[in-house]
Amino acid sequence: MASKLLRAVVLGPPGSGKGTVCERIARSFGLQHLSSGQFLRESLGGGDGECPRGRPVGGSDGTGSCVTDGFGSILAAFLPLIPAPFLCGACTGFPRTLGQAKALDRICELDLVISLNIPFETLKDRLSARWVHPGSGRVYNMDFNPPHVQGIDDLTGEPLVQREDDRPEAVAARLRKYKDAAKPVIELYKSRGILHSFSGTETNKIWPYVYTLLSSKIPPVLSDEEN
Ligand code: G5P
Ligand code: MG
Repeated sequence: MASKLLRAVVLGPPGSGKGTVCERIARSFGLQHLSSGQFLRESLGGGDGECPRGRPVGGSDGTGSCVTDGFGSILAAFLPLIPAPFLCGACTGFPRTLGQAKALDRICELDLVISLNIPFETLKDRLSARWVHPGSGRVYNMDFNPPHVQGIDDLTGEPLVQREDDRPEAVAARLRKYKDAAKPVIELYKSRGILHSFSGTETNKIWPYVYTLLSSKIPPVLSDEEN
């Protein structure tokens, strides 16, 4: 287990690869990966991407409005997980608003913020080809990391589904909403000198830079190529 406490968050628009990068970080550095989106899907909808009353976590109106900015009791439930049993944590999708960033400040100090900048057209293509295993949140992509058998989860043999908020019209609305909310969050972390931005269209090209950055803060348990 790593000997130093490190708290990192990965920010980026829908489909930017937060989940993909965070899974690699978790494996390579022995960190715990927490995803606010996955947490919400599991808490609100039993893992199938639906909130109570059938509203998708991403927003039945395509704007992600099922989850309010206030975040209320969900935020309260999510935050205590951050300093949980592991010494380190890497979190995706949180904080998503300035209000959440300030709430996080009251609980812990971040060491590192990774921001993924991916062109809009790339995001749209990726999300339309994404399939997920509802039970675990495992993510596939028909081009990038397809399952061994189409439509079936590699580990459980259960069916894969497409997220409702991955429909093209929902994606456009999510991106708009993300941009507005994320700007002040990015500015805040930039002003603190802990923001590291990575731009590109391929996770495999961005990943070595992320790995090198993290290796300078915490000893890896796997080599770059093992992921
Ligand atoms: P989520 O679940 O956090 P989003 O919209 O922020 O949702 P999303 O869609 O899960 O983010 P991601 O995690 O950034 O995207 O991306 P990913 O899943 O790793 O990669 C996308 C696809 O591309 C996958 O199929 C992957 O295999 C593939 N891929 C990765 N790299 C490459 C590559 O190089 N090439 C190719 N071809 N493919 C690649 O949150 C859901 C909703 O919950 C609410 C919001 O409404 C949000 O919309 N929510 C919150 N609300 C308020 N506050 C918060 N803190 C909230 N957190 C979530
Ligand atoms: Mg994700």
